[in-house]
Amino acid sequence: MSGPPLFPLVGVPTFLRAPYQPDLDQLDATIAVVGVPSDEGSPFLPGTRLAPRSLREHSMRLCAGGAGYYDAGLRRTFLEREMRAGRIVDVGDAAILPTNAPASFDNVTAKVRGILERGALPVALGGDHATTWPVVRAFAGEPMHVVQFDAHLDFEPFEHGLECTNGHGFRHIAASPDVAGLTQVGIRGIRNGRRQLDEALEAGNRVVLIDEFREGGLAEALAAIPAGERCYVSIDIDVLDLSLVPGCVSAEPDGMSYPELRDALGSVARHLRVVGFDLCEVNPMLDVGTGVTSYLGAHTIVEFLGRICAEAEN
Ligand SMILES: [Mn+2]
Repeated sequence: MSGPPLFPLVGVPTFLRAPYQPDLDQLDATIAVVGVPSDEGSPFLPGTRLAPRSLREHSMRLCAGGAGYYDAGLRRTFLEREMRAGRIVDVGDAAILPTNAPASFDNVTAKVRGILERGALPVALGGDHATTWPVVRAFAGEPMHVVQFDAHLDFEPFEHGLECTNGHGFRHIAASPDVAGLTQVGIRGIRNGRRQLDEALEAGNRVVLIDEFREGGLAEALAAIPAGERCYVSIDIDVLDLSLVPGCVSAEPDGMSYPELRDALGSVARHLRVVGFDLCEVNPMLDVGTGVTSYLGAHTIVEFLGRICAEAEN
């Protein structure tokens, strides 16, 4: 290793200090990180539009040597090959047009489609959870499963002219002809409502409530999907317990611990072929201290990326 070490606050923040390549015509990468700084779909408190930038800043505390990270428990280095070869890049942000959610969503879809056309795996930094649908629809043409980690079903009915809030995304996704099935994991709390749960089940979604998750419900749900099938993963940071995510407006008690989420993501990467993922609902305006929720979000993304790349090598 030559030169002085790079400290977290030194340098221009891209995700993991990856090369910045906003021109998708020039994109040549395995992993393309894209920011979606939109919170137009947040009926409660705004602020998730600040998350892509905050996640990038906190990612600079990880893999600081530029050659992946070492997992002491597993005695294994992850992401080393990809980082050394410059195969992880940051393509910047989708062009968000504040107050115009449909046009913003079109731009998100176009940006992600551009990433897919260049053969890279998109990693979307939300944004609120309304931003997942425009990412998912960019995959149109080839069927895939969607696995959602969330406290909430986000399956609200399209009423009163509302379709683009963070409570509606997975109703669009479940109805998409390109989505072979939707698995919703970590669901809990008293805000989902009977109608949402009934309609999610009627739509054929596999709903894994948090108690079922703790009794092996995810493994059961995954076993129903043939190994190696294409899968998109969406992570709402509120799948983690409320105590872990002060910077999240939708946080709920009785959520997953970090190792529970990490291992669950690992099991998805092991059983299915992950073709893209996002992490949503980090709200830096509410976050405390050193930015623990942004840090945990960046940490989750990096460890999931590590598992996905390790599985691709196997
Ligand atoms: Mn949620």
